[in-house]
Amino acid sequence: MNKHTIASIVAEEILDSRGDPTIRTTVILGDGQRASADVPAGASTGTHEAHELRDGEARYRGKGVRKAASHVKTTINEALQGMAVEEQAAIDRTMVELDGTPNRSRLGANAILSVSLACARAAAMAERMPLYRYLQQRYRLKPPPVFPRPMCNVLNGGLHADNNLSWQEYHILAHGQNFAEQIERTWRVMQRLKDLLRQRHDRTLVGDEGGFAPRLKSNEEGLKLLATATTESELRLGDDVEFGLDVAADEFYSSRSGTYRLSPDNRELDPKSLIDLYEQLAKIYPLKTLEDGLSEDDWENWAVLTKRLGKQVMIIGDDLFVTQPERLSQGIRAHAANAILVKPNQVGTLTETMETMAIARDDGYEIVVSHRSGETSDDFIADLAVAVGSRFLKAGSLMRGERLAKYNRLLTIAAEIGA
Ligand code: 2PG
Ligand code: MG
Repeated sequence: MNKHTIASIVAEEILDSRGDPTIRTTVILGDGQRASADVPAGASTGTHEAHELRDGEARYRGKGVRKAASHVKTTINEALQGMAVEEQAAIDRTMVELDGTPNRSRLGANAILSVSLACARAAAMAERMPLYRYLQQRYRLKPPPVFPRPMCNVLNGGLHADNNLSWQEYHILAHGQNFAEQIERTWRVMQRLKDLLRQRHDRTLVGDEGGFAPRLKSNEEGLKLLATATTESELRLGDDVEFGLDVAADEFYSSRSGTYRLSPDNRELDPKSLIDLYEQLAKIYPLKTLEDGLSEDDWENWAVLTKRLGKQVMIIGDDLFVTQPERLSQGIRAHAANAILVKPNQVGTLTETMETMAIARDDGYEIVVSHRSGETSDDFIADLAVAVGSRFLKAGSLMRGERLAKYNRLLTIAAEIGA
């Protein structure tokens, strides 16, 4: 590979899909080529995530990111100027050392990640390679045997919608000959779901990730609706379409009582009873994935959950692992899960994201690359998912431009490589 030097790095405050400020960073190379990256933001964030730096001033109710953008333009820019943009590990290490805190709180993980991703994109551009192929080459990844399947969030609840559901995400996981067919099947189920909601005079308004946000009688009713929408779309439950849940358990967990309060079910469950409920649901519905089924520090009950359901269901740790190598290693030792959700902004650099995924692969964990609930049209994660052979790409519903940017990028890559 030829080396291309970083001439300068600039950044500005832009707005994400919730209308909140976030950072866009542009890396300019010595020969004038330039590449940008935008950073997403979570709503149901894990306690152990890397720190997202916000201004805390009156503008944008404290959510401004001018300080983070200024760190990019000054401190980071000065340190990285003249480095070869292909030296991703050295670039990321330099930023982590400059920051000097355990959770990136000085420069901000949002500032650091924007530079990290923009550098990778600039390097791919300089090498005249699609980003996924560049990443495969840089990290010596074998062309993976799987192409990501869409993990489409068609019902939104929890912190992502103003309805009454405790559970945050209900996913359609369609099988199909190829990615395009999986998308078409997902779309079919989603449209049928919309018809069903209309017939019941329910709302067809959507939540933060583009999924419908109806008011239901129970959390399980969401799965029932998905099942009806599937069979009425002439698709078979299990064989053609599986379901996934991200319950985001921390959002309905009370650390004081150690229990989970389910709305609108009006039930309060201890961890064992909640696991019983999941087990029951997995018997009735084709449940393929269960994300953040329990609270983020309850390693012991995670292990119980995995023991009881792990053969049949992908038990995915999101807030549990926060894409961090140490948390994942701890989870592996505790047999806490069998899959990991990967969100680069939970850890802060591409290098560490890759490190976490290497650990996951070595230990036979499934990988699911994911968006955040606050997104932009940046489609980096689509290329990342292809490069590492992620089992699924979780990017929200098949609605709203910032979600479709990712699925559309996968459609393009699939067409390019015949997946
Ligand atoms: C999640 C994500 C993305 P957020 O919990 O998996 O769907 O939500 O970005 O709000 O953390
Ligand atoms: Mg999650």
